Amino acid sequence: MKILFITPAIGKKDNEKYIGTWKMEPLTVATLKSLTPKNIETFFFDDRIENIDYNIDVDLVLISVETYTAHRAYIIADTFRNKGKKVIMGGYHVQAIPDEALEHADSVISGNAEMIWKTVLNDFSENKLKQKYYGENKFSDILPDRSIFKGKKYLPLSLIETGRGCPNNCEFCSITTFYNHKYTARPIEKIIEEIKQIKPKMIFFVDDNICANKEHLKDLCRALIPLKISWTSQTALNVAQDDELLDLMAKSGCKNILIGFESMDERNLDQMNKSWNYKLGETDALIEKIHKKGISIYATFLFGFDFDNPQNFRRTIDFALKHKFFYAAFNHLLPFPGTPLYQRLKNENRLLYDKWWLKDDYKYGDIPYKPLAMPYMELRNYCADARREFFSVKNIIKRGIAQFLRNKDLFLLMIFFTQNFNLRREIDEKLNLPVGKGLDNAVSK
Ligand code: B12
Ligand code: SF4
Repeated sequence: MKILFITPAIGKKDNEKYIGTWKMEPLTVATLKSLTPKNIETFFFDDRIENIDYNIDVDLVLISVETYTAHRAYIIADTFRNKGKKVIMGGYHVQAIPDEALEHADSVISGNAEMIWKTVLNDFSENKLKQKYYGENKFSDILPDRSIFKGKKYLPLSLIETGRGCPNNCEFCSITTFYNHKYTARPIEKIIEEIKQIKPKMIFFVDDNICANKEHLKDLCRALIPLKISWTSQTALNVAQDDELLDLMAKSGCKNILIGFESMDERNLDQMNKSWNYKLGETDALIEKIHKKGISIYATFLFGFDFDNPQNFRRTIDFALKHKFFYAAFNHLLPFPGTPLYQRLKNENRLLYDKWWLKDDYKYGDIPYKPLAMPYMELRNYCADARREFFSVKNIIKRGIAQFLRNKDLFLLMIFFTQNFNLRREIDEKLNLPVGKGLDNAVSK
């Protein structure tokens, strides 16, 4: 049997260049490859970095689908199905709306692959493929197989999981919806075994909240210290409340941490079910504690809640510049299907179109719902302007100097300047990416 994995890109047309800072190794594909029996021949096209050969000789095509890549994934799937190939889809978008994906696939998988993948392959080989499968969440003992990336050029960052899901209930979050508000820790021996196997320069622990279980994170840090690695991950500001934890993170090589601040306005935090964020204590002091440990911060903010107005943008940019964050994201709220936010906006009759990800002319930066406190075009432009100000040359230099004084690390400073200038350049590139049907002629068959 021959199978083909595909990672679709957002808004890409054949032969086009793609957003550089998004070209990370797709851990999803390495995970699926490791679960696939060795007697099955595997191929992989990463749409973000190469053209897809639609005439490749394979029996089965497997596509991982996120909401932003759904439309492109469907075009790719339809092209293969027109050539008589079977297509199976999985991923966040597929779990949220399996019936939409089934219009373009022979079979869809909700949940995780680990417990169900062999059954699906067996059913396929016996010509008994079902339309829908559900895979329970359980980490595999088998490590992801990165040999599938051979010959492809990715950013020099190794993606590794330390756990899945999050116990919190932020209204907009796809992850907590996907994992039903539960967190599952991965056994620490397996994480260490994986790190020893790949000997990475820099690790991105891809958990959405690496501090979902503090004791697990502390044990992980203790196990990482002897390995002398550098790592980055994502969490909430509560990491700074625990001195022992912060100390262990720094000693184990944590260089940078993404923190979802989301909003400066407590009413917005209440609305998104994240009021615990402002109840943590003095935000400025907690940030200082993290910086003092030599850990820099990638601060993320979300706009478009009911109390967001131009003053909130000003307050947020000033806050981000005052703390001289390593990076910052000024994103607009997006109602991903399956989330409570999507349901609320739908109930309030505020979605501009139900399936915004398929809508003609829908582009990456567009707002697909009616915000309350400002018109949607204004919201879009304010987000773009906030990025332009934060990533202005003057501000990059100021933040770079602060970054160097923080931990005197020349390697990190080099990453800082390279990536900040890349992100600056990509502000407008991303804004013009077509997500919806504007893509329809994107495939050269
Ligand atoms: C790393 C990461 C990135 C990286 C690159 C991703 C990459 N190429 O691998 C970067 C930083 C570039 C990135 C960017 C973005 N990301 Co991102 N990213 C992630 C993150 C943190 C980890 C992905 C990962 O490796 N997971 C580990 C693998 C093993 O798990 P998995 O993908 O879930 O796969 C399992 C199952 O889902 C299933 N499965 C998945 N696909 C398939 C397919 C088949 C056929 C089968 C059988 C099974 C199967 O089996 C797997 C094993 O169990 C996820 C959150 C998360 N923790 O997963 C967000 C996430 C995927 N990103 C998300 C978003 C929104 C984005 C951006 C749009 C953000 C933005 N506003 O710019 C961009 C889009 C970039 C793009 N698509 O090109 C959302 C997607 C939500 C949605 N509904 O689609 C997520 C879920 C984060 C969130 N909290 O909401 N991202
Ligand atoms: S804390 Fe982060 S990962 Fe957890 S539910 Fe909120 S946004 Fe999602």
